[in-house]
Amino acid sequence: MKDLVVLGAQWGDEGKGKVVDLLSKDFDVAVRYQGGSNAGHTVVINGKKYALHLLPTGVLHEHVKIVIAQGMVVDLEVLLKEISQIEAGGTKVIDRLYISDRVHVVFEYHKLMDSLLERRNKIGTTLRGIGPAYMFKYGRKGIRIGDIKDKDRFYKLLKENVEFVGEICERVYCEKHTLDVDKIYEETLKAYEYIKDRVVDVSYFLLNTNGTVLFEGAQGTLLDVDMGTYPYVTSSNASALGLTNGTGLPPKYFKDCYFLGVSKAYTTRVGEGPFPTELEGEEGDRLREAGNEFGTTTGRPRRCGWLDLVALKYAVRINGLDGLVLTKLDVLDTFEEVKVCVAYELDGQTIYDFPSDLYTLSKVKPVYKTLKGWMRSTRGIVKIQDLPEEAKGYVRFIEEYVNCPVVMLSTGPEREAYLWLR
Ligand code: 2SA
Ligand code: MG
Repeated sequence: MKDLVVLGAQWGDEGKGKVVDLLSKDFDVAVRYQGGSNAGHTVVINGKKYALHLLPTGVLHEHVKIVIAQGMVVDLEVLLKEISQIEAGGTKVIDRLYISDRVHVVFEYHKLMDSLLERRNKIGTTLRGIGPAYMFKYGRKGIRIGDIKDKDRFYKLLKENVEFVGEICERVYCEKHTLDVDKIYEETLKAYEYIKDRVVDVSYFLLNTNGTVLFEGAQGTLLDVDMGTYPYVTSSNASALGLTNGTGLPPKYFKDCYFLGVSKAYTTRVGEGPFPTELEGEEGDRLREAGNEFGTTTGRPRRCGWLDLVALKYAVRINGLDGLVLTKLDVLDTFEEVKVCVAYELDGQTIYDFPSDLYTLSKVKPVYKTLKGWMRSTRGIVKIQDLPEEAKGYVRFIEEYVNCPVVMLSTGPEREAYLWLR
């Protein structure tokens, strides 16, 4: 069996969690390699709900080694909580966890900065400190897990950062924030004690471990800091581009992997930024209600719209997707007509490629192809022959347009509600 990469093909929340939960039991190693606790999904096992933010979903299968690779930014408090939550449910975690020594730590001051920055320029972030943690990383001020073991140096770095943020608060925002270096230091050391034996060189570990690996992307392609709808993106490479810098593995490593993209049968987005197929008013509300579109991490209502095939085709191209999973097909069950966006229009010109600039993207009008709805429940269908013809036609239209096979359909939130098409 090949290694597998599972990526969000839209703006996050595509249902990657369910897909990975289904597939990860067949792998030996599960890896997260970008983002941090801005990711979130809920997995229900034996009636018990688990909210995952930092650990790969594979953690719920006890034989899977789980890896937090270098491209992530980690809030140690969240990590420890997550581990204890799962261990309380009877699944051992710590002994099969591997954390990269190069992972950057998210501190309280990053979260403070996240909220300050949001006040100036609203991106609609999750306020988990993600952007500032990457700012510090690329500004060469970050603190990596590997820096904690030298306690004196760690204290010095922390103090510098706390003072720096304090200065920004005072000078730029004219506010005083009391960040307590000693408290942050003590708490971080305490958390570090718990995980320190699990800190390794992940790049080396992955190259030298036997077995198959599942790489689990967080957020989605259109939130990728380079390829997404910049600046309305997250601060990491959420597309396939993040694999190499996020793991420390050579690009060559990935040439034999299978790349699976996950997309909803329609589109959603949380936070600000352009969204060409967004439906405002009643139609949007109808999708939101039917799909229960409220964020896992923040509870925010998601913006909803028809499936944007221009964007999906772009995701197929830049990720080199081998297959797609289409989720939440059942949400469209009651629509008489189902639309898909097949091009954009701007100033009398037709655009077929996803634009890189915000200016164009925020002005384009979607060109729709209208397909007949199936007006029958597909909820929980597990056999191809039980799918309505119109639903099959919908799927066929998508795969032909984006030139990538839809290999799996998810037909409801339940773990067993899915079917393989190939
Ligand atoms: P941030 O907090 O700096 O990453 O926010 C920047 C933008 O990125 C958006 N964002 C997200 N949008 C959708 N889903 C997200 N996470 C998923 C979740 C996890 C997943 O369920 O919470 O699907 O893997 C996510 N994370 C960040 C955010 O809304 C801002 O627009
Ligand atoms: Mg989610």
